[in-house]
Amino acid sequence: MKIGIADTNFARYDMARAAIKELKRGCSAEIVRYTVPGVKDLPVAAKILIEERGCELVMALGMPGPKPIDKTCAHEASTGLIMAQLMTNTHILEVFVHEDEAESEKELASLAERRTREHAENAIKLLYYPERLTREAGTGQREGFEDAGRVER
Ligand code: RDL
Ligand code: RDL
Ligand code: RDL
Repeated sequence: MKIGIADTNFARYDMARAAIKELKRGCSAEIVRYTVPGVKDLPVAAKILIEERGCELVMALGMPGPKPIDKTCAHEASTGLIMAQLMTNTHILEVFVHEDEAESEKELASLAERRTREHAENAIKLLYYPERLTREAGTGQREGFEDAGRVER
């Protein structure tokens, strides 16, 4: 099994290090890393990791900035990542941490670490234990922040 990690040098936190740590803790997949400048470069990096480097799943790690232009970039990148998934029939987990989700630089770093690790757990579940995701269906899981939880009627 091979898992691809596509990340950026635009991000202000080494999200790939967090992903690799968590993946190594939870599975024995080989990890292939490909770093690009920014989020809009992630879709093709992910597609290359799948088609040319044999990855069965890719985590796309990025940090959109706080300005409107950054939000537009993030949305475009997201659309590209979805297109790459449809072209390859392969999951590409989009792990984006928007700079303005956090109140301080310290909180941004913690959020990036935690969201990335939690999506690495999702990657492991998708590849090795899909029944665990089904068991969690309807339970309000979130990545990076507290889970929202289930609502009752
Ligand atoms: O293809 C080169 C760049 O256009 C590409 O790397 C962009 O994703 C870079 N980029 C922006 O141009 C921008 O306005 C990024 C952001 N905002 C951003 O918020 N986060 C990024 N890249 O990772
Ligand atoms: O590929 C991994 C995630 O990016 C993907 O599962 C997203 O759909 C998760 N997600 C968000 O990132 C988000 O900002 C979701 C929401 N909002 C949302 O409102 N509802 C979701 N997912 O089901
Ligand atoms: O409703 C509060 C949050 O769920 C909301 O702000 C989300 O949009 C936060 N979020 C992102 O902005 C994002 O880019 C999340 C993810 N990605 C994600 O992958 N998982 C989340 N939230 O739980």
